[in-house]
Amino acid sequence: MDNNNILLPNKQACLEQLTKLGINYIVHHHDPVPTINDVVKIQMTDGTAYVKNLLYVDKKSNYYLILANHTTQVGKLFWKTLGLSSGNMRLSKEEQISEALKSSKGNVNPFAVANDSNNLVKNIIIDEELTKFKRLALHPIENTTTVEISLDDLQNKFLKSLNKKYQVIQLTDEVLEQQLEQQKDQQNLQTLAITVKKSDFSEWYQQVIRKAELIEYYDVSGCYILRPWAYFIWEQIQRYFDDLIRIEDVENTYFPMFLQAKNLIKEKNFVDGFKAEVAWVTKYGESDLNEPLALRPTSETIMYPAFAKWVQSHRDLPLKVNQWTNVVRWEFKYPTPFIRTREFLWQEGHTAHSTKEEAVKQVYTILDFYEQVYGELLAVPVIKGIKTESEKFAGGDFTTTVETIIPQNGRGLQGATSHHLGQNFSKMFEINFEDDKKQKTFAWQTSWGITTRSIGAMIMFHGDDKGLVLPPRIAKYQIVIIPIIHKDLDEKQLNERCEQIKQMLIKQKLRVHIDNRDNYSPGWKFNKWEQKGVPIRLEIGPGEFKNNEVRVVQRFDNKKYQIKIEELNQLNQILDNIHNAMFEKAKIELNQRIKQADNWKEFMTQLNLRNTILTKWCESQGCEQQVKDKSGRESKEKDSQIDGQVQLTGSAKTLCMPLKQDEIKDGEKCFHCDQQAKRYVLWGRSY
Ligand code: 87F
Repeated sequence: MDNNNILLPNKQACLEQLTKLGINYIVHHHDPVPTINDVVKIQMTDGTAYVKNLLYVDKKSNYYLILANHTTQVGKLFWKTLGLSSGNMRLSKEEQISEALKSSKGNVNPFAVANDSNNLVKNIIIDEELTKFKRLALHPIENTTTVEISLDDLQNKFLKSLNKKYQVIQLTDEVLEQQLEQQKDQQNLQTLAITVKKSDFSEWYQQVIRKAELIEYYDVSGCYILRPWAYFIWEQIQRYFDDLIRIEDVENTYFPMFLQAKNLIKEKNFVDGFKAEVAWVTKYGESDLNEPLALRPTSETIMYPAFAKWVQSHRDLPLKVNQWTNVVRWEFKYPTPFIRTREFLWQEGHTAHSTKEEAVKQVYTILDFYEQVYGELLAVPVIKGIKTESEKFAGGDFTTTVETIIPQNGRGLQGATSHHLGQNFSKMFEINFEDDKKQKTFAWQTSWGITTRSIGAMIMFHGDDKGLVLPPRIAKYQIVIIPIIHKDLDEKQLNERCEQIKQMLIKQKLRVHIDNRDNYSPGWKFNKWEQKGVPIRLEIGPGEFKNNEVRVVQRFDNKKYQIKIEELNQLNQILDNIHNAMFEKAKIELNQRIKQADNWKEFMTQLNLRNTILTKWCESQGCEQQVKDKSGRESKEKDSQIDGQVQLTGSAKTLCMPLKQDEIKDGEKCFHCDQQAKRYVLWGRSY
């Protein structure tokens, strides 16, 4: 160390220099605070940022000092903006800090750059976040003192006096990554085909949802745009389910999306596990709200105070309401469009009954409806079951579920749930009535929901290497007619023929579209509508025109055949057959992913083969937890992380105890702990 070259050897020298440069500062003296975690414990003035200082060095001993707000997750991609490669950068070690700044670990700060007599520090990188603060908390050389100075003074007085280069840039990867993603998207739009096979599942899924025009990306992480092609599917689900619940005398309503903190926490049991996911509104304009308001994550505690007013006597029961809304849950697990998003669409039904039996019956009726939505509309098979005590909705008595299994990776996916809430909420919210003997009784309640996640399951089940494959009942267009222009054919006549066929089909209540765009070739159109999953394509070229035929091409199995125009009334039947064939194929694929196991070895073997496993089980929560932990440890597929967010877990959890199951006899043991088994349970890795 060459002491002659040290301009600012200690804090006194530093503070004097600040004064000399006309920099105003607020000063705090304290015990040494070597890490940012220590620094943040010191109280600063309002509007001051705690700054973490990171000194990086590349292979050629060029140094880079990063000043970041303490909450900023410093990513890697920003180096690219600077024309540098993150791969060459290392955090500097003690002796390097000493070489460049004549300082030590825990004493890295921008003032020490004054001591960089050999001009090793090539650039000072300032986190854009810091521009939002009035002042920065920094150590004047030594970490026993902190000064608060403005960023402006740091830049235009201090760093300027040293003639040091600095740049203000965005340090988190999120924004940059999105920009890169957008560039990639643009390229993808130009290259039409899906570039990977379905076996490359997660990349395939990302491409399918974009190229089928279901999803557009949005700049709030975990939120996505549902394009008309996707929203139509949701509307079909709404129509179908609405018709079912109307028969059950459920009425549609709308409750506000805001919720006061005091109501949210009323049912402690219920909110504890979910607290971290609740999003809050804290401001209006420039002012703080007196009471922050939660955004609806579910509406039990929004609705039930009103239920208490509406339920007075047994004649007010049953009370059955439903609403179609969005909900917000600020999840930190890796988001996947449709499957796990921070805002999603759902219906939530809530009922109150005078007897337990009636409520239980309601729970199972709704569960059957969910099974029908999946089977009859989406052609996705589900397993009806009951959640274990650890997996049930904590606010209720028991939770029933429809579970499915994604054939490609064997992961369980909860499709919808229907809860028996017992009297837990009615006691909390005082939803009670006088029964016919004038006795005060608490109502028996249910709640149930299905979400836009169901669309994700459908895409995953039916899509193929060419893209989306839509089951006919949810397709916006069930049939697309493509005229094939030919020199021997009058274009006007051909278009008229197409229109005539379209009208015939519309009369049969089919959803039909003619693609007569003249700037795309027939081949391009075939590909496009295949990617979008339209169940049937009708081609009409010169041959078909002359013979009064159309050429039918089925998306699902690529079957191609001619039919006469007068036979077009068969199309409804053909679409039904397609639905049934898709559903049957899906059932086989699901069943192939369910294996039985009688002991731990078989269990892990099947889990590692990406299957779900049906086992005899003792129903003890301790045993369940052990299986979860142990399977995670022994799993070949470990938790993976992207940007520090857990993506999918390698451990197995219980999906459900299927309703349909064989009886277990005395003496038959739990596959894991050898206690008497009580029921079969299905285990798997899950979404
Ligand atoms: C997230 C934050 C706050 C799930 C949450 O399943 C609360 C919750 O209560 C929460 N995530 N849940 C459980 C929802 C239960 C129930 N509500 C009606 C349903 C279906 C619809």
